[in-house]
Amino acid sequence: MLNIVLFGPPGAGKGTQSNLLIDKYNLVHLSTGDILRSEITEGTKLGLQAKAIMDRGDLVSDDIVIGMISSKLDNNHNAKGFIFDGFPRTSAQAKALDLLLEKKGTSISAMLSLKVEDSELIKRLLERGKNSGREDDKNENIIANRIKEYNNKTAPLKKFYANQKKLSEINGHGSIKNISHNLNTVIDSL
Ligand code: B4P
Repeated sequence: MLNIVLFGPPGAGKGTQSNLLIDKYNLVHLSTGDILRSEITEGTKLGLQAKAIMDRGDLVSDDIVIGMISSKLDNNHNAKGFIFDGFPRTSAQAKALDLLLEKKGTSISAMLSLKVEDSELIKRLLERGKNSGREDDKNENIIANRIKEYNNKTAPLKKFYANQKKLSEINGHGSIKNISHNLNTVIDSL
């Protein structure tokens, strides 16, 4: 199985690049952000709990997102592989993911980490916020909080995967096509 963690700060291009990778490699796309937003749209209890947290730019609790990923893995047992987009975001999530995959007799193939400057992240997210209707993209203070959460809780995961010799860092500046080409090159070399 090919199991990719697509990693990077908010606005790095994870969702954008995942959509290209799933077609090329025939993988199942698991975006915790997308799953949470669909719970909000459906007005579920989980969605109601998550909305206030996401609107502030904080991270939703580990138990909730690990439970979501666990059930998605169970529902896709014939998949050729997965792209994890926006998951894991904490060390508890990374450890849980390793255990869930181990139970399925598989593991993470690589973490591909997109590197983008803060000023570019803020620019992209404010631009998306003009049309997306996403509360967390509308306000520079909330975006700054998301970047802070990333630096404090999520960026340290690079070390977790580097220790497993699975980390590749990719420049996330430039055209979507070029970045996609660079991601494909790393995946094809696995
Ligand atoms: P996510 O949905 O993961 O949101 P994101 O990080 O903002 O998205 P992404 O990084 O994929 O956006 P993209 O760059 O593609 O998370 C939202 C919230 O959900 C979190 O803050 C948290 O509250 C919660 N959450 C999700 N997962 C969680 C977890 N595991 N644990 C706890 N909480 C969790 O796109 C950004 C913009 O840039 C787009 O408009 C795109 O068009 C543009 N863009 C992309 N590539 C570009 C390029 N090369 N050049 C110019 N623009 C580009």
